[in-house]
Amino acid sequence: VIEFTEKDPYAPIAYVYEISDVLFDKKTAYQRIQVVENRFFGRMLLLDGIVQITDKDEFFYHEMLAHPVLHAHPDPRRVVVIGGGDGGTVREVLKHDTVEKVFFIEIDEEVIETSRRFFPKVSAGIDDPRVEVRPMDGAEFVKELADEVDAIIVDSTDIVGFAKVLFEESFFRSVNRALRAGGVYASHTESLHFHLNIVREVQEVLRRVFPVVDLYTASIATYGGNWWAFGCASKGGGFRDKVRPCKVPTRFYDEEVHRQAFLTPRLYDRLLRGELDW
Ligand code: AG3
Repeated sequence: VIEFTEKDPYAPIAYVYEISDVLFDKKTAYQRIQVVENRFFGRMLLLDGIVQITDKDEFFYHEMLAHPVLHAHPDPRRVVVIGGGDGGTVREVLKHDTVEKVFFIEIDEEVIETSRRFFPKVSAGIDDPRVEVRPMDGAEFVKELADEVDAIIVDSTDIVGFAKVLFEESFFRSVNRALRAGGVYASHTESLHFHLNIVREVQEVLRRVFPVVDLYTASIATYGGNWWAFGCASKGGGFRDKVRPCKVPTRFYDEEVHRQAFLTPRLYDRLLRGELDW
């Protein structure tokens, strides 16, 4: 067997996968794209050697990135998705029939093409007439918006390289300006097991910009550290008591998952104070 070793970008840890086939391998202007096959997870999309999605478990991440914040907004119509070139997040956003327009901002068009070719179930939503694809830097796109959209969802690679700007205070200020009243934001923010300090830092920076900030988690089998954190922020209400019932078809996310996903008040408080002792 061939083995693929994924070195965590920060932690001194690597995960090893048995690979039965390499289906695609290309260096683009931005990164190396690979599609490989594992007998358990099916096809896997790797960017610069880091697992982004697998056929078997992509829905956990995509549902948990899109639905908690969209259900906390009373009427999300205009949504921006930054990154997520595979289309999985766009697919979940489109399940909300309130949504009239999705700006899909992916810096590397070749990720979109690769997903269309190898992950048809993930990329299926990209051709929906409500979707407008813009191949460009998400930070540049958001900078030009003022009071124009209801949700901005960042589905980036790890917080390294060209994704880094998407976690800086200046970007969050653009997001805040771009959102209409009641607008919501969500992004993944790494693992509570492996990258606790990054999780905390992103929360701190968000709190400098938005009146409401929170953190929820989901267990993702294929992301190093596995207990994955999501940061969310809003210009309106909080997230824990969502305002719309869950009617979209999902495999994992539901009313009870939403309730249980948020970090408990005691742990959240300790995280912000830097007192979590793990
Ligand atoms: N975006 C988040 C990938 C993070 C993976 N990190 C890791 N394994 N260390 C995934 C894009 C899916 N649309």
